Amino acid sequence: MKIKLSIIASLAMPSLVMAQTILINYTNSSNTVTGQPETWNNYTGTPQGSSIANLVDINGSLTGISMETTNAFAGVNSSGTTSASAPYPSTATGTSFYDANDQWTNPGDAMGVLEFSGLDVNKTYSFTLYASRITSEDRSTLYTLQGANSGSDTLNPSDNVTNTVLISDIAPTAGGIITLTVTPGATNANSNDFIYLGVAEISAIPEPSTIALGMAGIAFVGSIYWRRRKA
Ligand SMILES: [Ca+2]
Ligand SMILES: [Ca+2]
Repeated sequence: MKIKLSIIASLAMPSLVMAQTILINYTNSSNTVTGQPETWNNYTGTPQGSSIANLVDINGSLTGISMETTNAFAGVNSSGTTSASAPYPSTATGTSFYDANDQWTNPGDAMGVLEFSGLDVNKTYSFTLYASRITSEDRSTLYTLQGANSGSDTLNPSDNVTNTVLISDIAPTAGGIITLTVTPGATNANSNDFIYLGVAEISAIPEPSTIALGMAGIAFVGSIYWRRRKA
């Protein structure tokens, strides 16, 4: 009985309850992530207007989610850590999109913005963000997510190997959009306001009401089975 119910649950659960995960490497064309158990999106689109039309999840399935650079990054830095202790492959941790103020590049606004569209309004999204830059100077970077609600957190990429930030439970706008804005953190000590984004790991999580519906469905199937057993 218990085994049968767990089989029914495992068949019904994945699409309803389990998170869908997307991995994005912000990089140049010579440092892509390939040959990993998970499928990655390698993105080189620093200029404004660059985009990926259909991101893939870690299983290689198309998600229908698009990503567009709506505020340019100045370029790609490849002086991040390549340590095996880092949470992602070395070609992902070693590379970052960066931007800076107009002392470094003119025009420069020390801001990069990525727009994610095609998101499911019945899900919330959690973003784990990573960046690494080999330097001792504080280059804290503030990541702000804006959808129907917002969240933000700061990471100092300087000599970073293992640290990530997690910004959870962001709901898309009614139009299915969340934007990620990258700007200097309060303690950033660089005169050029260098900021970095190396990796984004996005998890899509069904809303509690959707999960409840799924669980009710499982309970219903289970109760039919139970009644048949008793009959
Ligand atoms: Ca910019
Ligand atoms: Ca990267």
